[in-house]
Amino acid sequence: MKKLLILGSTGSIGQNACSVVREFKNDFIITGLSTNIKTDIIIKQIEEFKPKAVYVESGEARERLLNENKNIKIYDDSIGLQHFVDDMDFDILINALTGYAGFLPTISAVKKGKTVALANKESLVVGGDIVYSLLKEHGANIIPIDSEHSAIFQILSHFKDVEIKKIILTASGGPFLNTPKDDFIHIKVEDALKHPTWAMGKKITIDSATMMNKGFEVIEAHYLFNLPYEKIDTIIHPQSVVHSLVEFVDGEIYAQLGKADMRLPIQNALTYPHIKRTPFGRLNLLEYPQLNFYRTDLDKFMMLKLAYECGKKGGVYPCMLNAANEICVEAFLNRKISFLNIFEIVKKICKRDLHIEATIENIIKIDSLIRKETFEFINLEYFKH
Ligand code: MN3
Repeated sequence: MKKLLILGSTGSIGQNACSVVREFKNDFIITGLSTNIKTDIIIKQIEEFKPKAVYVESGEARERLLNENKNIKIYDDSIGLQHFVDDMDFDILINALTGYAGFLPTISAVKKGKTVALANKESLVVGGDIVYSLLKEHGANIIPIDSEHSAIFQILSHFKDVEIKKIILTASGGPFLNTPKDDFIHIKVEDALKHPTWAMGKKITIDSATMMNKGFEVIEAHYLFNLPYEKIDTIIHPQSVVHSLVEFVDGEIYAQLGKADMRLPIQNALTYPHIKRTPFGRLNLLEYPQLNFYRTDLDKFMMLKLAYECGKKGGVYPCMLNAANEICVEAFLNRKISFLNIFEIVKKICKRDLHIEATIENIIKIDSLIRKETFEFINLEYFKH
């Protein structure tokens, strides 16, 4: 019986993780859950999974839980999520948080020498070097949940010590795959929130529309598989059936195919190294008589290009990219800036010369500095009252 701590349990990945636990009751027990604001959902999860403790972001949510008279320990933002992780007893942390918020909790779990089932790609985007140096020091593990990385992870687990020519991350292309770049100026929030193949949270759906998400995944892959950026490629594959591919030096390419259902990579991450029968349905190839692949247009999807640039520069650049993007996506969702402004502003912010060593302290500092700067820049230049 493995003990699980699920951070972000009321989000899309978190709820899918709970579905996996529900189907594998004899293998897993949930010791802790966390949410920011979705109190109704976490109350149901507490009733069903009976964790020892929960973390809720706001004092108001804490009050509500106390009123429900739940017989569990409640943490809130007065101590911070990373300390919740420090305090909890678990074997696997499922980090299903969104954005930078996932970074310090990942660090806490790694320092405890635990396994992190990682859906929060930003943990590696903002601090991949730090996470991996701590990983070695503390004997911790990271198993990816992100579908592309899960695919590559599984392929590579069958081919140990074979030289990789490159890995190819597939991308659905999002809702604007066939929208000419000139029409990007007309894109509304509602258009950007319509993802063709995956149902996800708002932030990651916008990141998919700009392809920033694929950019983050390139950086994530760089750390997970210890590959230079030259060996990480992306390809547009609108059906989202091939979840990613690995090409070895002998010219053979191996692909992982599966249903576009996040419960499958979550199941694989949790049961690794074992492969277990899935209750979540099977892929019927006959439903996909055509699988298409197209070149990724880096001139149209500039965020992806920017991610390669920031990734190669290293240091705190990926952290800057993430911080500026988080603020811009929020501003776009709040209709303060346009879709195209996201590209313009993030690009401008990342042009800064900031050659600082990526330590935990510096990451925290730079993240908050860039957020503040981006926010002020938006209010000054774009959002005039
Ligand atoms: Mn993905």
